Amino acid sequence: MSLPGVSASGMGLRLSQKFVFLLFLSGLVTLCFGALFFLPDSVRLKRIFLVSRAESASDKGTSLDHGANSDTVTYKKFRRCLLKPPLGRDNGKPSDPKTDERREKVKEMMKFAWDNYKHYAWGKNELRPLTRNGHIGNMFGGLRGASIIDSLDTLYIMGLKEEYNDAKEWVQTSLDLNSNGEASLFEVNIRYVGGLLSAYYLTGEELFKNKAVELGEKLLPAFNTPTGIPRGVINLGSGTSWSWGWASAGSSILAEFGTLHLEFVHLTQLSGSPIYTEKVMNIRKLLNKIEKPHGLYPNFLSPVSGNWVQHHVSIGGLGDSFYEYLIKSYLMSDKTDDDAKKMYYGALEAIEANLVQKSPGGLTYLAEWRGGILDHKMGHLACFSGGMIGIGADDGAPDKRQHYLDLAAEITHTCHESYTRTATKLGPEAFRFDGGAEATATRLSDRYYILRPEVIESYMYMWRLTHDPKYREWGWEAVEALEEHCRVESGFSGIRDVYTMTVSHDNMQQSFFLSETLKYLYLLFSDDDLLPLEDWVFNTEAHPLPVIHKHRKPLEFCSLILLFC
Ligand code: DMJ
Repeated sequence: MSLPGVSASGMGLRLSQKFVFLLFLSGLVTLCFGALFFLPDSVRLKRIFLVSRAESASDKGTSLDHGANSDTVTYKKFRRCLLKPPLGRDNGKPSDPKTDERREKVKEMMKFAWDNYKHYAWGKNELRPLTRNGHIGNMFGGLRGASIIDSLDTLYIMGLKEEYNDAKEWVQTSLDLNSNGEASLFEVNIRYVGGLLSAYYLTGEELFKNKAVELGEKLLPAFNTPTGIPRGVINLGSGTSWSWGWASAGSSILAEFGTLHLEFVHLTQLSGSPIYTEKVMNIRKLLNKIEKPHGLYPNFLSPVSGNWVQHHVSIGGLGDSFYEYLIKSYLMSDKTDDDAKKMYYGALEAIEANLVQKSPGGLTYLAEWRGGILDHKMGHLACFSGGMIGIGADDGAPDKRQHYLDLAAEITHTCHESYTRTATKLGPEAFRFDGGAEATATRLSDRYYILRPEVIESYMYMWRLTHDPKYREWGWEAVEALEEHCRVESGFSGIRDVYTMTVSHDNMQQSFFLSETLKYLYLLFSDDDLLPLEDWVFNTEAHPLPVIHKHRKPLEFCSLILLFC
């Protein structure tokens, strides 16, 4: 039965009323959806609804993505969990023409370094640019192609398609992991495992993931020690491991066993095997528990007794990336790894109390500590700490945040001074603050520069954090100096003495020049949306690894490992 004026549809509305109602409803939905675009990126609702947009923009953004054809559920889910497209809106192209020109110059340098490596040293570990041949060395246990693996992600983000495809093909056809030599656990991890992981996360090519996991497995026997602290050298074939002959009383090195965490957590993510995370968490546990002199972490530890072997502390060589991996573990865990956070800020407090010094000329520097006695020397390697302290500033205690940012800027300034006080405008391997020296090398043996990235790395982070144009200017000074003194006819070479204009070349194009120095320069002259720091942390060889976002959509777990359960 129907009542007068009421339709038989049961809704009690006439057709015209329904039409108006629908029109109103669709208008409301459009309005709400449109409003999402005006919300800040951090608003969760926006992330949930606009996720597919970020993805498709990112897929379009990379013209190399014909390679990213892995349609596995895992990879797609991972991409959905990123907050932003990895390569930004326009591959990070800056709108300012001068900056763009500088970025193009860096890309040209990469192509030049790569082309010469390809021409004269293809498949070897590094290029010898003067003698025009390849170098193999004994750091990678018979593994080859270090420059190829270290370059994959740099070529990819620079849009050097042909070169990237050549590199990928080499990995497919020629990367042989069945070598039987003695390798540095640390170097193989940061360059090979790190390089392959990044290549996978950027492109979705299963090949890179499979190789990374296969290699990761070969590193595991190094952890078979009474404490689980790995030894520094491993035979990749037999799995036998031992300590470096030069390391104090068979000890393991802090910067080596402390620089595995990021890669190993991702190996667990991708393989589904918890063993990798277990191994590095065990190192973490021991370091957390052990007594630390003045809160400091000495550089040598016995893998047998689990005790410190010597009280030498340094934020440069032997110690450096251990501190870096603490703060980056926290950031990579989507800020959930509270132990890493506590250890990092604890270590930083001890560093400030014991190592941070001010020179008579007002330069802030990090001295080294030998059982309570200060050595007023700072290594080029320690210059990464400007960037590290910068990226950690925001998560420090509220009353310390500005202080940490200032400290980061002061250290970066000192490292820049170590460059400007030389004839070549490139920095020495180590500089001193004693005997009248201020940020200059006093020993002949400290005057070399081997294309290292650390100073430029800090410029890049400080630029992203402050947008102070001086960091881009300082980066450009380095480009000009590299071009003038390190570029030779067939590649780039390190130099033996930064204090003389009649340079003597060391005949080595280090693989970290391609993975780090040129990548950080390129990022410095790019927009911040190229590999945004909300989504990526760089391992110590500058290979970007994704932050493991805990949740993205309701009921969706962004931690890949959960997909295997
Ligand atoms: C790189 O292999 C890494 O940055 C490592 O952590 C320290 N040294 C070189 C570059 O100088």
